[in-house]
Amino acid sequence: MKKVAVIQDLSSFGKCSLTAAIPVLSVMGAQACPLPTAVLSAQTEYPSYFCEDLTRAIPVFTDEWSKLGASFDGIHTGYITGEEQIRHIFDFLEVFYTDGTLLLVDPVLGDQGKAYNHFTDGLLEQMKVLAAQADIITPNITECCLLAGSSYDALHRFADEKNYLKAIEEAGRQLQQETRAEIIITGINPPGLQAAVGNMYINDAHTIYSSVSYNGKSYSGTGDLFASVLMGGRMRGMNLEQSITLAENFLSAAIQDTDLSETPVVAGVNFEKYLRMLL
Ligand code: PXL
Repeated sequence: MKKVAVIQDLSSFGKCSLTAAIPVLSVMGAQACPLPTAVLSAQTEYPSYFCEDLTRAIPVFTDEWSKLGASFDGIHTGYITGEEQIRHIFDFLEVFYTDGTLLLVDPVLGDQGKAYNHFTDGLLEQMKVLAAQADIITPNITECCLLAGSSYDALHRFADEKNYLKAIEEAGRQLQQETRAEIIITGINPPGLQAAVGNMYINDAHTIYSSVSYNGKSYSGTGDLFASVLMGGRMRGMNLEQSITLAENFLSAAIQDTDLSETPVVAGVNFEKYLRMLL
């Protein structure tokens, strides 16, 4: 059975990070081995939350898993509380990132042009170094701009879809050239097309843009679910393009369901009953 080390937080409310990754990987037939970076009572966009930072646990998990002789087919990093955690993750990668391992870095830094509460310039700098080691990077537009050094605001001055997508592609291609990773920019909502959300896949040879219909809202955890489906798909031998289509269909169903239930966006999407689509 394929094993994936999943390095991100456990948030009790928000249907993001580990509460998204574990069910998705399980239903897709891979074992999720969580390395929690923090435990939160709710994700950080709730007005109030408790956060227990687990930075000091990361080297201990690394040692304990080494003693077990553990090995991983995939390593998936997500929400990281600060730059010190990334330094521990480099030590983790020294031990566990080998020839056959797929490293997916979801550079969780912000959304909708705003940095999350935990953002610092130091975290961004370390995230760039981590991204340079990745095989796959899954930023949203905000994160892609931060990593590529492009301006989110300048991008959003384009009023037409074609130029907007061209500018996103330029930022994504810059990140691709800096890291040599496969890039999937998620949650692209071009101007004038409020009913569609797209994803852009960029590798060293080409760019593919695809989109699905959408209710215009930005829900918690959708990027985390998306990245988890990509990892699950790769563990199952699917190529990235097939996995992107599967992730889009899965999220589209979950978002439509959530829209009908008038759930607040911080609470995440009703994905549970659509997990069967990933079987
Ligand atoms: O979904 C990204 C994410 C993950 N984990 C925590 C978060 C967020 C986004 O706000 O707060 C704790």
